[in-house]
Amino acid sequence: DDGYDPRAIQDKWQARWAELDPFKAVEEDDGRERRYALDMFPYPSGDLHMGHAEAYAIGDVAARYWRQRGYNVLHPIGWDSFGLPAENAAIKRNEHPAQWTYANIETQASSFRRYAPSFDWSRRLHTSDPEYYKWTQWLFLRFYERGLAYRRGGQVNWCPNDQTVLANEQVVGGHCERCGALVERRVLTQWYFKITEYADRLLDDMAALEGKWPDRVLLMQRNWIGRSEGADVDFVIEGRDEPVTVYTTRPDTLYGATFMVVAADADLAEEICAPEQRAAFEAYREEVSRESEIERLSTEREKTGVFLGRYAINPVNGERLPIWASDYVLAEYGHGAIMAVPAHDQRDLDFALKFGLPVRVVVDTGEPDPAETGVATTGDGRIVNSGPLDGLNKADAIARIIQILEEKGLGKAAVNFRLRDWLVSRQRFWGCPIPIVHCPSCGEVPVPDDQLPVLLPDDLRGADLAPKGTSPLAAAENWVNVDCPKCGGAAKRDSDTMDTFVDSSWYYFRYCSPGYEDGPFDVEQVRKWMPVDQYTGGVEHAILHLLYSRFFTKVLYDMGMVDFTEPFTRLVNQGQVILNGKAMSKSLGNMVDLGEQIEQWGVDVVRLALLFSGPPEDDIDWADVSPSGMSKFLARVHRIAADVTSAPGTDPAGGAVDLRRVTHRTIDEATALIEQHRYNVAIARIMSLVTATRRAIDDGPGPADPAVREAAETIAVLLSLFAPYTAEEAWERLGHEPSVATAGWPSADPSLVVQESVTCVVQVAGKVRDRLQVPPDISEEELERLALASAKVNEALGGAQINRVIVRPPKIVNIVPAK
Ligand code: ANZ
Ligand code: ZN
Repeated sequence: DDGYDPRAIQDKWQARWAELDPFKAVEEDDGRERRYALDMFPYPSGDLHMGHAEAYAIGDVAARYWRQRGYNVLHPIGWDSFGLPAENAAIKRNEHPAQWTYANIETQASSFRRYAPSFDWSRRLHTSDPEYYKWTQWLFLRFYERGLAYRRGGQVNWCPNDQTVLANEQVVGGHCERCGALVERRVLTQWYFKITEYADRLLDDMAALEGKWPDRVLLMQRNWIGRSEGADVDFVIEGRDEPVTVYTTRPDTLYGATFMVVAADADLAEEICAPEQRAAFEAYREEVSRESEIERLSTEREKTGVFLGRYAINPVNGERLPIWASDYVLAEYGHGAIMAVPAHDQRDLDFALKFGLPVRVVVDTGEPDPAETGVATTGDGRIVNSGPLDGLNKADAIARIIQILEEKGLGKAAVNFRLRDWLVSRQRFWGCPIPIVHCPSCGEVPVPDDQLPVLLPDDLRGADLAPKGTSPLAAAENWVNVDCPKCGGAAKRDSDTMDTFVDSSWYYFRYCSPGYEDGPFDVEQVRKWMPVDQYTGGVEHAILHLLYSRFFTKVLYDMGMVDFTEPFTRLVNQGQVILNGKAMSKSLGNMVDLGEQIEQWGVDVVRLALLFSGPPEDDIDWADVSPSGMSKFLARVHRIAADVTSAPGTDPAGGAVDLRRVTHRTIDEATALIEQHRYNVAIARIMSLVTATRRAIDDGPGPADPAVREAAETIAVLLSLFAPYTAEEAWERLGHEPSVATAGWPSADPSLVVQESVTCVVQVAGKVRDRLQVPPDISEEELERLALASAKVNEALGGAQINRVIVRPPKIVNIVPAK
C-alpha cells in the first residue's frame, strides 16, 4: 500500500527510535566534534501548545543538521518545574504541588515524544527533583561564601495577590507579571544576589556576542544594565556636617542647578526635613510608598513633591538651592538625591514649572527658552552663564568641570548602573529552600554541604500552602525548627524559597552530566560540551533569564569551575504563533490546539508548516499557513520513495544529468540556507527537487534511473531535519537501514552545481531598479518572488501598493505600482 498514512508512520518510528536511540549524545570521545543545541526548557503548565511546537521545531533543525554533519550532538530536555502555578493548583485541589507538576510533566513528555524533537532523553532533569535542587542549594552556599548572596532590609515589590515579593524584572508597567495585580512597595528583609558586582563584565563581555545574538536582545541587556558616565558632586547642606553627594550625567550643567531633589523614601529626606515641613513630608511619603517604581519613573504623570525647608550650596558658585522631596528621584539609584537643572532635564523642568522654581539656561542650543516652551533642551550647544565653562561645548565642559571638581575636592568622575542586586527570596512553598539556619546565638549559619539537600516537607497539602504574608514553610513547625548546625541550640530554618530564575540559571550545565553526584556538574564534561552552540527560545527571556545565566557563568568562571565566561555562543529567538493577526490567548478564545492539529494532519505536517511559513524569528499567523499543502507535499515524497526501482548503492554517475544538476544545486543551496537559518527557503528548494524528481519518474528517464534514486535519497536526508517521520519512512523504503537521522549530509558535486546564469532586469514603473542573476530556467513564480524581495525594488516602491507585476522569465520583470 502506497498511501501516505502519517499516523501509522508516526507510531512505527516513535517505537523504533525508542529502540535505536539515534539521538543519544555520546559522553566518551569518539573522534567526532561536539555540538550543544539547547532549547529553553518548558514550564509544566498543561500540555504543549503551538508556541512550543514552533520553538522546538526550530531548535531541532540545528540539532538534526549537526548530527547529519557528523557531530556528536547534545540536545537535552528537562523541566523548569518549581513555581507558583503548581502551588495555586495544589491549594485549590487540596494536594501537594508535586502531584500537579509531575502529572503535567508526564503529559508534556509524551507529547514531546510524539512531536519528535531529537532529544537525548537520558539526560532529562526537573528542577524540583531533590537531586537537582540539592545543587541549587550548593551553589547558593558558594555564592554566600563569596559574599554574592546576602540578606538585607529594603523596599521590595510586593504582589498582594500572590503574596510574595517580585524582582524588579517581574513588575511590568506596575503590575505583577504573572497575575496582573497592582504591585505594592513593602519593606522586608530579603536575600539578594550581588549581580551588580558583575555589571561591568556583563556589559563588556557582550562584545563577543555581537552578530551572534539578536541585536535587540543585546540592546535590551545593555539598557537593563544601564551604564552611564558622569560625575559625583558634593553639595554642602546648611546645618549639616556631611555634604550630600549627587550623581549627574550632565556635570556641564552644574551652573544651571536651581534646586535639589531627594527621594521621598530615602533616609536622607527623613533626616534633613525641617520641623515645620515634617507633617507635609510624612503625608507625602506615605503616598509615595504605595507607588510602583514604574509609575515613579513615568514621564507622563504630573510631578508631585514637598519642600523640605532646607538648602544646599552649589559648590561652584555658592548659590543656595532649596531642597525638595519627590517620587521621581529613586532612593536606590545613584545617591538618592539629584541636582535639578530644569532648563536641560525634562523631569526637572516639569517639576520647576509645577512648583514655581527658577529655570536657568546654561547650554545655548539655539532653541527657544524652556521656561516658556515647557520643553527642556537636552542637545549639545555652547555653554553660557557658567563662569569657567563658558564657550565650551558639552563634551569639553564635562571634562573641564570634572577636572575643576577633582582639583578642589568637590567631586569626581563617576559611573553608574541601573542594574540592582537580584532579589532572590520568595515567600512561597514550591521552590528551592534557602539552605540557611537562623540561630539566636550564631546568627546566619549555612547548612553544611553534607546535609544537603534541605528537602521541602512532603506532608503539606492545600490550605497549608496558602500564602500568609510569610512563607508557608515558616508555619511548618516540624520543618522550620532545627538544631543549629554550629552550636546545636534551637534554631530556625530560613523559610523563604528561591526565585525560580535561580533554578534556570544553571540547568544547561547539569545536562552535561545529569547524574553527577559530586557536584552540580562534572567539570570535565562541561569543558567538552560547553559553551552552548545554539540556544533557542522566546524573546520574553531576553533580559532576565539570559542575564542571570550569564551572571552564573561568570561566577562559576571565578570559582574555577568553567573555562569560559559566556554560556550561549548563539541565540535564536523564534517569533510567536498568532492567529488572524492576534496573539493566541485563553481569554480571547482563539487558541489553536496543538494536539488537535497533530491529530488532524500528523506531526510532520505541523512541523513543516511552522518552519515553512517564514524565517524563524518572524511571527507565524496560523491563519495564513497551509497544512493541506504540506500534507500533499509529504505524500508526494512518500510516493517517490516507493516508485524508485534501482537498487540501493547504484552509482548515480550514469544517471540523467539534468536531474543530477537539480539535486546537487539543491544540496548546495539548502546547506547554505540552513547555515543561515533560512529554513523556509531551504524547504522551498526541497520542494522544487521533489517536483523535478516526479517529472523525471513520470515523463523523463523513469524510476530505474540512478539519478532518480540519488534525488530520492537526497530528499529523504534533507527532509529529515524538518519532517523526520516521513523522511525515516522514505529512507527505509529506499532500502536503507535506519536511522536517516545519522545517514550523513550529502555533499554537492561542484561540477554539477555550476550553472550559467542570466541577468534579469527589474523595473519599477518602467525604470530599471535592480539586476538579478537568475538561472535560465527560472519559473515565473520564482522570478516574481525574487523581484519582489529585492531591497532596491522595495526602496523604489517606497511602500506603494502594487497594481500589476509583469514577469517574462528569465530576462525582465516589470512592476507597476498603483497610482
Ligand atoms: C543633572 C542633570 C542635568 C541630569 C541634565 C540630567 C540632565 P542615567 O543616565 O539614567 O544614569 N538622577 C540621578 N540620580 C537619580 C535618582 N536616584 N533618581 C532619579 N534620577 C536620578 O541618569 C542620570 C541622571 O538622572 C542624572 O543626571 C540625574 O539628573 C538623574 F541636564 O543630573 B542629571
Ligand atoms: Zn547556633
